Amino acid sequence: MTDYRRGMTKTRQGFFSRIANTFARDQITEADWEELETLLVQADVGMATTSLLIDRLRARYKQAGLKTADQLRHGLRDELRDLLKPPTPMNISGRELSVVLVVGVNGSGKTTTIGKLANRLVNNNRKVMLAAGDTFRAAAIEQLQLWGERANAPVVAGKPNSDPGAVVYDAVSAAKARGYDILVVDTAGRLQTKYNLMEELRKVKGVMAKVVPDAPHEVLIVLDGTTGQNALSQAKGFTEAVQLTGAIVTKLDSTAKGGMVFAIQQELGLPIQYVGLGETMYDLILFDPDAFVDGLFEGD
Ligand SMILES: Nc1nc2c(ncn2[C@@H]2O[C@H](COP(=O)(O)OP(=O)(O)O)[C@@H](O)[C@H]2O)c(=O)[nH]1
Ligand SMILES: [Mg+2]
Repeated sequence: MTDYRRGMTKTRQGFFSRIANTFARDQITEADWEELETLLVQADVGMATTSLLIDRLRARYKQAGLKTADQLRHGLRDELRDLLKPPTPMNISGRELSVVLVVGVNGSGKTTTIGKLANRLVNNNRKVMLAAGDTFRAAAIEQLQLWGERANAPVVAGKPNSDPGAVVYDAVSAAKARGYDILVVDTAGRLQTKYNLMEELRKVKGVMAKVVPDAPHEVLIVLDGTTGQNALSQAKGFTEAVQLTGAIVTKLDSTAKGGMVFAIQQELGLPIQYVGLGETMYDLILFDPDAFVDGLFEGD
């Protein structure tokens, strides 16, 4: 089982060690504040969220007696922590069949995350089925089938290039008929101009509701934690097509930045439910704001 400290080694030793080091001397100068601002932006915290953080910290520096470098470092940590909210319980119980729709651009980690999530849910004694709604490539279907085997969750799939709406319709019907209580739906993530991903997602969403009127119950966006502000603008595009209910940030083990988590929470207002800290089945961890912020800094 991965833990935050181990999983976040790159981020901690990367930008956040430099961020913590801006407060190295007790005499804080204007140049130190500027340096901090630059580093936070470079760490993918984002302009808007960085400005908010700096304003709050400067106010505390002036008024609340944060004077030494050490106090400022702790102040920064507190302010970062205050930007984050704990995950909300997912809306996947209390009914016959709950449907979770997973969206995001190609390569963000959707299929892998679905495998990890299925494993978690099955270990919690849930009856889980998966739907291979990304029908573009045979390899994408096979990848989900492999994860289904690992996690002990059957996969409903169609032929490559078949209509994703038809696959999802079959999957929701099968899950309902066979008494499964959670169906997790994988989707395509292509952003080519000629092909309209958002239109397809709207269709997939509409098809579910024909079988289970209030489905989907959760719409999770998977965001690659190494892609920074780009991922944030992508997420805004998805918000317009399907109503997102939560986010999962992947690959936090392979970035030296890691600040995107703050920008997502602040600028999208979505609960971050899980984070991905590696490629194995056990590397999807419930988002924990305290452990996450602790993972960014050396020492206590
Ligand atoms: N290091 C790391 N790699 C990940 C993580 N999540 C996914 N990946 C990798 O990212 C790549 C793309 O994942 P995939 O699930 O196929 O993305 P999809 O196109 O959105 O379905 C694969 O090589 C995964 O192993 C993670 O949390 N950490
Ligand atoms: Mg995929």
